[in-house]
Amino acid sequence: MRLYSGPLSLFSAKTRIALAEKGLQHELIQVGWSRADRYLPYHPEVERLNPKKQVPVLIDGDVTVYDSTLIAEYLEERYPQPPLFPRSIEERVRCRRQEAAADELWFPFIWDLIETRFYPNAGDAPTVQRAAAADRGLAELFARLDRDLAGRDYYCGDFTVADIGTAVFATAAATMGAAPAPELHNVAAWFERVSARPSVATVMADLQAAAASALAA
Ligand SMILES: N[C@@H](CCC(=O)N[C@@H](CS)C(=O)NCC(=O)O)C(=O)O
Repeated sequence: MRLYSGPLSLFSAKTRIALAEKGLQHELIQVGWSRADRYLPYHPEVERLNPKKQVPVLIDGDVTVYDSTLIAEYLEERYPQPPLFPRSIEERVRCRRQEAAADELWFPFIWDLIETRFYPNAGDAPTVQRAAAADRGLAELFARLDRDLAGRDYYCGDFTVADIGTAVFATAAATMGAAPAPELHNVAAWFERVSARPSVATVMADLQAAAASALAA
């Protein structure tokens, strides 16, 4: 199995965590990336395999899958143990809803923070306003997460893809100045629990190291 990943790619991080949780050995290929040119030039294999030219791309025998959500579903079907989706239909819906929310609600705010706080940018008014709006949006999402986690260790039963996506983007938010409010006790306990998992800890540490070296360059 081979994974094309990006050293700073949050979506690749989701896939790497899923692979680690399932104990699946793979060859990890980190595509080129720079702060100035981002993913250009694209890795030729990524460009060939994914019409969106994005990582992550997983190759497993004669199967090629791209998109972190689709890869997680593929892995679950092909390698069901240990499961990363709940058993009951109701909990699976809850899990998929949050996995989608991580990509579609959380990530756009994270992207605003990446563009305004990570990439070199003038501190002009629109930039500052964009970052402030992202902070507010993430604060609302953390508050909602806190309500959703009441009485639960993980988002839907055991650790699932819902926790993976949410943990990746929550970590990125915290790193870029939008940490959850300390009074959100359910989020704090959940964050500690998911961050302590070796899969999450290892992959997020790799990402932090890549970010630090990009900033130092
Ligand atoms: N929906 C996709 C998003 C993948 C994505 O945005 N990948 C980024 C890196 S995090 C990428 O490869 N960007 C390069 C580009 O779009 O030019 C997924 O879940 O995998």
